[in-house]
Amino acid sequence: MIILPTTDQLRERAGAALARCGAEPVDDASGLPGRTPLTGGVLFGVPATDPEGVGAAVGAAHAAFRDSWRGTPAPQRGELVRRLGELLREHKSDLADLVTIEAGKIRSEALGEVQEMIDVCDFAVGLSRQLYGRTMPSERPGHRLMETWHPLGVVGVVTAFNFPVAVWAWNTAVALVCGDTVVWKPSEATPMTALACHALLARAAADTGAPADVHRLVPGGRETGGALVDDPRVALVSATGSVRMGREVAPRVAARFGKCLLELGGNNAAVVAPSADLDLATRGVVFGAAGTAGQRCTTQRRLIVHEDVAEAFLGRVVDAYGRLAERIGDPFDDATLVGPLIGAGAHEAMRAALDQATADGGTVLTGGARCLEKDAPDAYYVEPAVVRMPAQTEIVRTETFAPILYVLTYRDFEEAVALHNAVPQGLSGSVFTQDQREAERFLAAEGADCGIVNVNIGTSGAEIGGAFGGEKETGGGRESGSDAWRAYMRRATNTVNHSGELPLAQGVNFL
Ligand code: UN1
Repeated sequence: MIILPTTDQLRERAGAALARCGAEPVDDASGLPGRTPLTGGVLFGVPATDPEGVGAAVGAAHAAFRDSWRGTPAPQRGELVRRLGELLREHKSDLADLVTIEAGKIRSEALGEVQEMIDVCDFAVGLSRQLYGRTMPSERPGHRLMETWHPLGVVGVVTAFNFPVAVWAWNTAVALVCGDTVVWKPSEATPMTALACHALLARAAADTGAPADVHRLVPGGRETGGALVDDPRVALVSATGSVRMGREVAPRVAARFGKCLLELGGNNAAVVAPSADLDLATRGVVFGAAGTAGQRCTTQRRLIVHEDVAEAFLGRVVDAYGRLAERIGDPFDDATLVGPLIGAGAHEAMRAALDQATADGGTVLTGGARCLEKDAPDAYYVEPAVVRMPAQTEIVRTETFAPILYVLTYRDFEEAVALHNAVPQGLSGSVFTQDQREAERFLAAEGADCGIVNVNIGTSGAEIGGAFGGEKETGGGRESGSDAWRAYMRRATNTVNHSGELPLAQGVNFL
């Protein structure tokens, strides 16, 4: 029998974790309801920031940028992030508690998310000594041509509920070493994790002598986000969320010639070829499709499997889903593999997508039912679903943020790649194959059109060392590792003449 924790127990656990992180467990009944998807109950009301408050926060972050942070040597800025990484290690379990309580992640994934924050802090500390510019040969004698990277300004970070802390850390750790200051609007669904992160960063700033206003938190809804997006002092808006949100944000930022970094929806597929190691592929696909209850932007939503192995492979997948169905419930329980959906809207979207898929001729092979309704009528636990589709219909081309895996079959590899790419989104894609030519073709220019392309691993669970993001409706932004830091800085090209002459470029003669 599954016993879910009560809302009161979760409130107490969240309050204790917040207090250990140095955040006062606020309770403002008129504020944002800090809800837990484990029971659907409200834990705390978190005060929301109105547009005026956003203006004040941006003003303070801008002053900290202008008067101090941009001029602080980058390796010293790295000290702040190094200290933050230490505090994250110390409070790993507290933050993971909050992630589970607020986003519903199972324990190991919640700990993994905090680990991702620690990893990106380590990466950013190293980066603070590696913000390299290039030197190029000048065409003119006695001249030096080079580029310098400078801090950009205030970065407005907008994050989603499903990675409530890691995506903030990707942006904030990198932005801070780049000399930017940050104003963060977290998802309305996860204000408590945000309070904890903000408190830890404030402690790190106090410990290292950085200005307190290098980071400001502005919890709130649409209006709050809108005020951040429209503020001309926000040099870069880094927003993670739906395509609908991106469509609203991008033109508004462009209208004031601000910069945007967008990380929007995914509709990620794995191709399973006849040569694939089917046991390995099963594990990769099941984690990709059902992990985090299907609520990652990298979640695998489509399976494109070769006709010759379809029956054998689907048999394995359906078996594995059968085992998952017994492990749905309390995400704090070590045996649980699938926690709740974030709320009623997500469940409604899942139901509607399943109805549409069957209306399109799809067959539900397993899953889809709501569970634990009696134990927790306001929470939404579901069995992850696998649906075999006759074609890649509109609903398959749509990102539904829930655990539905649509299955399509293919005959030749080119057809598989074409199906893979025939969706509006372009975040992540995988191929399971032992045929080297197929693997290389998938990775080549004519292959998968995504920002993240994998061989023999699933679509989700990227490491922080690579650049994270995707193409097409995914928005084109890149965050986290590699040279994603460049989006957080401005480049100045410098030409220095030490010749005593004034030769003009391109051989122009004048005066
Ligand atoms: C997201 O879902 O917004 O690659 C981020 C992954 C994680 C990050 C996902 N490292 O699945």
